Amino acid sequence: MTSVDRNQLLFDRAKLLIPGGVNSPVRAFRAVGGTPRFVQRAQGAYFWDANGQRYIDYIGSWGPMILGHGHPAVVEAVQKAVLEGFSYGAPTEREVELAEEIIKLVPSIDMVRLVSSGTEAGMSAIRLARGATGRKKIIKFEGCYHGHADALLVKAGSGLATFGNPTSAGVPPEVVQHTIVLEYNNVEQLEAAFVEHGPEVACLMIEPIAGNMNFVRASVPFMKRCRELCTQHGALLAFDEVMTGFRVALGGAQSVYAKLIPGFEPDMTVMGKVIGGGMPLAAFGAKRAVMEQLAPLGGVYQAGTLSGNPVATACGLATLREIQKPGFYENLSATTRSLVDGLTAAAHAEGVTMCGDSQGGMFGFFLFDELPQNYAKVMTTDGPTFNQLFHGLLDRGVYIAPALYEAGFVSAAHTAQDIADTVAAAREVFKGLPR
Ligand code: KE4
Repeated sequence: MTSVDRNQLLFDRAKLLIPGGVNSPVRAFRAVGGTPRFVQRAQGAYFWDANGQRYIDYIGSWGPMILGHGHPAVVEAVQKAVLEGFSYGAPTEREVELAEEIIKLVPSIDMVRLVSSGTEAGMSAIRLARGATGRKKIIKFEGCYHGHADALLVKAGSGLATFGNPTSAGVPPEVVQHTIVLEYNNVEQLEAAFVEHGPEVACLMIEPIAGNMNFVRASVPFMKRCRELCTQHGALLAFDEVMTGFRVALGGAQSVYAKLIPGFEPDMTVMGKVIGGGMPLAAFGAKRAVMEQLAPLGGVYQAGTLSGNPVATACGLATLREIQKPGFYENLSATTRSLVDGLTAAAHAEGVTMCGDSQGGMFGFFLFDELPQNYAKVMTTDGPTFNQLFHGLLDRGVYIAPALYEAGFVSAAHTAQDIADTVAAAREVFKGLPR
């Protein structure tokens, strides 16, 4: 470590110019304390900070970097694309190719619209669901994050199936009055909400594996009832697969649930992260009858200057082609599972209570003896202990999410040695944790 901490110098400069010194709040380390690492460059499973310190990266831009940083095929595709032009504001063949790939890999959708962020995709999907059904109400679940569109910045009210309260200043109560917030995995609340509001519900939006409360799976009975009740009441079941799409499996979380619930599929899918390969690109899709409600065909307006950007689509296409190669998910799943198993075994060897779970290249672990099923439980995690674990790993060159409610991500570039080094570092940290 150099005597001058360039991360701190940069953070001090940034804080004068950018709120909190960051362009997205979680990057500020406010939940864990300390100085954010300013990334100079990244390659494969690693990045190097402003002091030249190397870290094994388990964030990977919060999911997009499934191949690892700087995959040669992706770099080549982007270099070629930029030489052809950065942006046209006109249709391109590559948008058609990317739409074909997405629709091929996500059989529940007939059509797709490309946008520039997961927030934009989720916001547009909600508007489309309301326009297509002529209904106002939406159901979401506490602990699920679908981007920062006003109608989705709500937390559960008190009591059963009450309407949400804004989680953000600047969101008037009127804007969230049609948003019902329920407890994840709570079938009783779900049933009650549909009894009371079923005919008014435009859509139910859910993270099928909730990465915004670390790693919580929707139980099969719960997911089955989401599907049945949406069908019964004519509401659209919208899967927010911005994080899980192409991350937990080639077909996303919906392909995992289709194996557990015969014939299961959502009505709408929101995607992002992996499909852009690290460039600003997201998407939402549904059956043709729903998607054709969108402008310029239908009355639901949605637009974007950089939607389907030619450089971003080149990056996304190259990424989607690589993840379709034989054995990609088998290898990625095995590496990720070896991380979770290694960490929990090391924790238990040091008398630390820990459990974990993973699906494909996404993982989570908890300082509990059993996996939590909802947000309220996740948030009972002992913060100071997590923060000690976070900084202990960081000091040893291992970069996990700087918040206990965030998932982790493994790339195809992470090696068995990286996992072994991570587990060894964690074991040292576990020795110092409170029992
Ligand atoms: P963006 O607008 O950040 O591209 O996507 C919003 C979004 C929508 N849906 C899900 C399931 C998501 O996880 C996200 C964004 N995820 C966060 C990580 N929890 C991005 C990191 C950040 O906010 O800086």
